Amino acid sequence: MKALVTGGAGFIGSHLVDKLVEQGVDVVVVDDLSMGSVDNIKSRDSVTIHIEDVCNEKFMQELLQKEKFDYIYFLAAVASVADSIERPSETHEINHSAVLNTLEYIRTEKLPLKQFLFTSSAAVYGNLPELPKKENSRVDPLSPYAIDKYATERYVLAYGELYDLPTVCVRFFNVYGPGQNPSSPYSGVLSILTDCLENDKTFTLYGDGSQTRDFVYIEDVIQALWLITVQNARHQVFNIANGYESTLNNIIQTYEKVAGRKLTIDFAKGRTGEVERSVANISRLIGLGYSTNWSMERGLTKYWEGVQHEAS
Ligand code: UD2
Repeated sequence: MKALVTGGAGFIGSHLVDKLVEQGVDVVVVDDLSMGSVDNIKSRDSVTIHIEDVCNEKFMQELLQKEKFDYIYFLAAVASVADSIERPSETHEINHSAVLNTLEYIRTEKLPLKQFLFTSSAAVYGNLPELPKKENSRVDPLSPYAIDKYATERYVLAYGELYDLPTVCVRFFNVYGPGQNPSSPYSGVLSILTDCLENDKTFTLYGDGSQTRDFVYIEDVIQALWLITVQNARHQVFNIANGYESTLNNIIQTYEKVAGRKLTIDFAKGRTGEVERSVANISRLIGLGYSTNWSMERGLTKYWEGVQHEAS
C-alpha cells in the first residue's frame, strides 16, 4: 500500500504519516515547509519527503503518474483564516485549485486509487446558531478560507459521485497536541497556552473567555482518519471532534491545574468575525467505530508531559 500525504510535515500531517508507517504503509510526503518541519515526522527515515509546493502542477502530475498511490490524504493548506483574508487569491490556489488539479489529473489519466481524503474545517459552519453542528447542518462560510474549504468539499464529493472516484471529506474542529507550531497569533490557542505556561509569557485572551470550542486531541484525530480509511468511507463528510463543548476559561483552568502553574493573562477585545460557540455532533464518525479516548484533562496532561520531557 502506498500513500501520499500532502502537508505531511505539518502538525496533523506528521502524526498521520507516523501512523501510516506504523501500519506498514509506504508513505510519500509533499510539503513546502511553510508551516511544518521535517523534524515533526518521527518516522522520517522511513518515508520519502519532497519539499515542494502542491501548486507545482508539473511536479504533482509526475509524482502521481510515477507512484500510482492507493491513498491520497490532502492536508496541505494555508490553515489561517486571517492569512486568507490578507491574500485571498494566493490562498485560493493552495486551498482549492491544487486539490482540484490533482483530482482532475487522476480522473483524466484514470489513475487507480482506493481513497482520496480531503481535509476541510469547522470554519464552513460559520456563525449560525444551530448546535451541535451536524455534517448536514446549514453552512455559512464567511472567509476566503472557509469558502475555499466548502467549495473544495463540494468538488471532491461531486468528483466522487460523477466519476466514481473514492473520495471523502473531513471537517476538523479544534485539534491540539504535540507538534503544533505556536509561532503565529493565529496558531492553535492550546499551542500558544503551552508556550506561555512553559516560558512564563503573558497570554492574551481575546474576549471574556466564554467562547466555546470543541477541542480534540491529535491521537483521536488520527484514530478517526485511520478508521475512515479502513472502513472505506466514501462520498461523505465527517466531523472530526470530541463532541464536547468547553469554554476557553474552562480550558485555561484545566491547563493550569494540569501544569501546576498560574497563567498571566492580558485581556483584549474579542477578535472580529470570531465564532462564539462551536461543538460538533460526531454520531456519523461513531457509526464507523470511533470513540473519543482523550478527555481534555487527559489530552492536556499528555501534551504537558511531552513538553516537560523535551525541555529536560
Ligand atoms: C479555528 C481554526 C481556524 C478556522 C476556525 C474556523 C485552529 C488553530 N484554527 O480557529 O483555522 O478553521 O477555527 O472557525 O484550529 N485565542 C485567544 N488568545 C490567543 C489565541 C486564541 O484568546 O492567543 C482565542 C481565540 O480568540 C478563540 C479561541 O482562543 O476564541 C480559539 O482560537 P484558535 O485560533 O485556536 O481557533 P479558532 O477556533 O479561532
